[in-house]
Amino acid sequence: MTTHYSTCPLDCPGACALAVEVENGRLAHIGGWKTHPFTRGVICGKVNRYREVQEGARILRPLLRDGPKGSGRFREADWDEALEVAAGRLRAAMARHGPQTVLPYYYGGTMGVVQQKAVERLAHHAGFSRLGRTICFPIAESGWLAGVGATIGPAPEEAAESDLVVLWGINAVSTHVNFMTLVKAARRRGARLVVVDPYRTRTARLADLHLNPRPGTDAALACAMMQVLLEEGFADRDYLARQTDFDAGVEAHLATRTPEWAAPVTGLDAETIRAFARAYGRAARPFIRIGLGMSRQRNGAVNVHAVSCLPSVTGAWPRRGAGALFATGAAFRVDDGPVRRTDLADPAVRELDMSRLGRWLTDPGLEPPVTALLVFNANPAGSCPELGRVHAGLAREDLFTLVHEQVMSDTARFADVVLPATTFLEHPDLYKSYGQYTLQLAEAVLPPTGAARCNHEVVNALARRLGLDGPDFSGDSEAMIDRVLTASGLPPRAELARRHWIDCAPPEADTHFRAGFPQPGGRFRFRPAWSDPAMPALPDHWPVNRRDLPEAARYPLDFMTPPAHEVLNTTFSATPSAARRLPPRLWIHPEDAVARGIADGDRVAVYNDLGRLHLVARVTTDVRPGLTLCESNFRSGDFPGPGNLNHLAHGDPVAPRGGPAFHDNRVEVARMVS
Ligand SMILES: Nc1nc2c(c(=O)[nH]1)N[C@H]1C(S)=C(S)[C@@H](COP(=O)(O)OP(=O)(O)OC[C@H]3O[C@@H](n4cnc5c(=O)[nH]c(N)nc54)[C@H](O)[C@@H]3O)O[C@H]1N2
Ligand SMILES: Nc1nc2c(c(=O)[nH]1)N[C@H]1C(S)=C(S)[C@@H](COP(=O)(O)OP(=O)(O)OC[C@H]3O[C@@H](n4cnc5c(=O)[nH]c(N)nc54)[C@H](O)[C@@H]3O)O[C@H]1N2
Ligand SMILES: [Mo]
Repeated sequence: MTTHYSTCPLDCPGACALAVEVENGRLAHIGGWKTHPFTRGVICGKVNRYREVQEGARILRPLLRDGPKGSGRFREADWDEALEVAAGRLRAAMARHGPQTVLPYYYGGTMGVVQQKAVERLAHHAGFSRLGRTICFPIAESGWLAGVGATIGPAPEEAAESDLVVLWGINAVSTHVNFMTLVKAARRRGARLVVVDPYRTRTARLADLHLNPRPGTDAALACAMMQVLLEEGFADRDYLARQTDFDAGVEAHLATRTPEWAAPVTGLDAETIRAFARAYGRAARPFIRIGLGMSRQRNGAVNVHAVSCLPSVTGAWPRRGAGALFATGAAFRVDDGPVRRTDLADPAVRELDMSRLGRWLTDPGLEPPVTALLVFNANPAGSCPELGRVHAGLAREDLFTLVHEQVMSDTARFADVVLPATTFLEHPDLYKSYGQYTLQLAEAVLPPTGAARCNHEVVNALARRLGLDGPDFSGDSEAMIDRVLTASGLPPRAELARRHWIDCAPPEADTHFRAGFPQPGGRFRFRPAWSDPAMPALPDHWPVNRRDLPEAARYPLDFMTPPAHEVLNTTFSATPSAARRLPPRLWIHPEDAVARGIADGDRVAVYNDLGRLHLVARVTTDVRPGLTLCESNFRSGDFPGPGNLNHLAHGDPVAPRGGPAFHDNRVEVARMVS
């Protein structure tokens, strides 16, 4: 048996360092790499059981559609034939409508620098439509940049030195398990844990204090905390004056945002808010880990910004073990130009927002129409909002869809051509992280399964069939890693292979903004320069959630689809472990259940303007009255009828840069007579 270093390619903040054991050419076991400073030997159960994917129902050969669209009927082909069919269909589509008729769609299947965005260079060379990558990050990122200015913050490891850890809108037990290792270490030294989440998550169960505001009301909570901090002498006036744009206008505004004001908005008691504010104010080293949860709301960016104001009020930022962390991405000075060739992107070429894929595929007025879709690293037929439209679009007979996949995903079922993809164990890559500061190199540790090829090679082969030659489309993944390392001024691959990771953490003075913030003028901003003038000028509750819209009366219940423990978006959803989650459960409070004659275990219909799903009720006080949820995500077929939870999810672009409000939808629920 041999043990190899690798990195988890999945879309989690941890980018876990892995120890992969191989025996007789097969995967024997995956665990955490013990000496990696962030992973520390701990990984999640999903990747621990990765053999369920590696040796599960993989796609082994190229497949060509052999039945109606979406039927999942295919015949096997060899690479030559499949690539020729694909190139022929693409050429025909472009001849008729021009290159912008082709839309690449790629996201989080792998986060590797070389594999994730490989299709971009083909798209830029050929002039395909560009993809607006909004589905996850831009709402939260906009909120963070509004105040702080760059996606860096205190190293997560410092949380272990904190005396008050706040997990705000992040279900870390399920989505960021290594952070919990640090929380445990802090607690052993006496730290308290506060969790702010609308429902009692696995993480909330572990908290000393769990606050469960109504979804989309975090800014109200944060403003009320600031009011208490300012009024009761917890504010650091000197810090506010030196390092922020705080002034009498901000103070006068916040003075009106009392806990009594926030109570009816958030659904929390004024006394609970006060107690949390005081605990925060008294802590010597309060560390807030901001998750994406509160950003998946129509007022999400405003919420994230308001929470990021708290350490500015108390002057906690400069202290070791204190401050706030949202993401670490800006620390990685990796030049992925050779992979993406963004320099070739023509600004005149349209950009289509991935979160509105269903609209682009079904809008008869779109000119040119999308008649070819190239899907890599993503499963939009499961992960995209407004799924009814996505499915209707993918079912179009005049749409050519190519899907590069490891497994028969919901999207692959709709494909004309399916190409088999390697897993991260079968191709090399470089990995940045958005939750810690190491850059890792993972080499291939297993041969490809069947005829699988990696994204890099598929993009190159397709480009060559389309007549694009030259250095951008030749050479293997290792050669591309070399080009990226050289462009970035990083050590050569052989050195990285020996070291496994390099620490890219900025100096501590920078992650604590001791010399100022990465903003024009160097100050933290209580007054964001939002690009959207409709957004509030100061931290405030912004009442634009679905519950504030006229439809609220027709659909009286809030509905969220937060990450589930056993799957990662739709990845793993076909594994035996995921099947144990079935049937899909709708969490509903006893009051709301009784009012609808629903008992625990009853079959219920959950519906809104977009769609209707059948789930099984889980009647529980883990959600507050008025809130329902289903821990996402499932496959089509896990519910009676097509599609999944995203049938009920709107894709409207959230201010200021777009992105869907996955946890801000409204539904009505009815008991089904069986
Ligand atoms: N209801 C609801 N929907 C959500 C969310 C939610 O909270 N609620 N979360 C959203 C978020 S945060 C995100 S980031 C998106 C993610 O949405 P997607 O990016 O679509 O992620 P997945 O659904 O996990 O699908 C990734 C696919 O990539 C494939 N894959 C893995 N590795 C490779 C590879 O190397 N090459 C190729 N070609 N394919 C590969 C996997 O088999 C998998 O089918 O989902 C969003 N959807
Ligand atoms: N097991 C597992 N791990 C994952 C994923 C997964 O699907 N499953 N997805 C991966 C991906 S792509 C991402 S982006 C990350 C996301 O990881 P997180 O940041 O943890 O996930 P979020 O969807 O942002 O939701 C986090 C929590 O926010 C809560 N929430 C919803 N609305 C609000 C609100 O208005 N205010 C507050 N305070 N909380 C709110 C939800 O109830 C949820 O418990 O996780 C990654 N890791
Ligand atoms: Mo995500």
